[in-house]
Amino acid sequence: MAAIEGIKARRVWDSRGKPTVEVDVTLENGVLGRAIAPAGASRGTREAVDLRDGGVMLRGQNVQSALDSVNGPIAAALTGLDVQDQSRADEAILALDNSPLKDTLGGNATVATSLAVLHAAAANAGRPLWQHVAETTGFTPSLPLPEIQIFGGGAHAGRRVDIQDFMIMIPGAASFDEVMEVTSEVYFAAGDIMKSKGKLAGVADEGGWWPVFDSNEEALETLIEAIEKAGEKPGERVVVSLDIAASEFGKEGRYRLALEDRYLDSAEMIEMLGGWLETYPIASIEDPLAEDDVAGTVEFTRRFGDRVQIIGDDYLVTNVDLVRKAQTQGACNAVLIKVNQAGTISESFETFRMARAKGWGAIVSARSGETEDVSISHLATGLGGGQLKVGSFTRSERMIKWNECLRIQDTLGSGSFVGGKPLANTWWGSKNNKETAA
Ligand code: 2PG
Ligand code: MG
Repeated sequence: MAAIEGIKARRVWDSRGKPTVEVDVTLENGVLGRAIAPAGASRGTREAVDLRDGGVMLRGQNVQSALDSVNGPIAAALTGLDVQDQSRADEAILALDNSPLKDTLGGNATVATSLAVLHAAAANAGRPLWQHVAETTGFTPSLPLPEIQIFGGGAHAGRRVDIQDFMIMIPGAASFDEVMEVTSEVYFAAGDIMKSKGKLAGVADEGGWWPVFDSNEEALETLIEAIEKAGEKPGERVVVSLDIAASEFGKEGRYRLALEDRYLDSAEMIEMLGGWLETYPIASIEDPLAEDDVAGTVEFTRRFGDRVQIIGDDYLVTNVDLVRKAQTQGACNAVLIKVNQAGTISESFETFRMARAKGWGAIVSARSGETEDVSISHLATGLGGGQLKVGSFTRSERMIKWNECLRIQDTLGSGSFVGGKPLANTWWGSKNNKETAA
């Protein structure tokens, strides 16, 4: 037993220059655990909300009220508890605010505290965080396959294109280092192509290029061109992954494609995305329909769930009940795990377990507002979920997470990289598995 002695929150600043919450958990033996809350821009309506002060100061974004939650009621409830008992600590937090939205304490207050407790427990056990997570959850650790953004769009690039994330995955890579190398080649090839065509406006929120495309298809074509320019055959070692983030432009079965100035209904959205699946080597697609479009998501999964990974992000908000319901309904076949959507580590792990128990994919993910906190690299590794989404391949709040995986690899060994395995439910995985079996 190592008792929690002190909990202190301070205001720090995220990658968008917005204030956020950092929490220090100190144990009686002097051991420290520290974590910082990330922040989303395209948020699901059912996810835990950040407590922000409102008013004119810092455009209403200040987090004094969240700091007060940590330094007041949360610190009082957690002091004296055994740091090794994560569930007990999280239950104490939930006893203060049991709403899914965590709007009394603030999801930013609860997640930073819960994660700092986990860090303190790992430090107290003398283990790196990934190892502590693997040992306490019973999962086999593995180095995840990255999902890396090449262009930003949607809420991360002034809505310049409708689709939010145009990403690549390299399931055919033999090592994490190879993923980094090939990603770098594709990223800069994309930049060169865009520059030469006058399609480059800068860098978006998560470090991907900020594009000036005239259609979503132009973005897809450019991505394919970039993969080829990098010397790769699209669909071989490198595949495409999209986060449609459809809740950002769709509601009540109506989707507005601003670039083309037209509306699609749910069936037309499914047709359009289905067409893309035919044309491009897409292995994973996130939030293809809006969070309120249950029928559309079920239909999309029925038609394409055997050939593409369908991830619920805003649709499932790391919520165990929503995942259970989606599994019953046949909506999605994978979930994005964002600890600040759930609000605590225990709830996030419960959702992860529920997903994996039914053979779903589970992708640990960053938010668009990030910091130097590298917890997700450790969570993805320790849970052995097989996939990690961090954003792009520039800006230190992103690179620090990829680089942390390289450090973990030094201990865990390069053989721990998942390679092509996690995409087994997709056309890429089945093609690859057949070839391996033959
Ligand atoms: C998402 C994330 C990361 P945000 O939608 O998956 O790309 O964005 O943190 O803004 O919700
Ligand atoms: Mg998303």
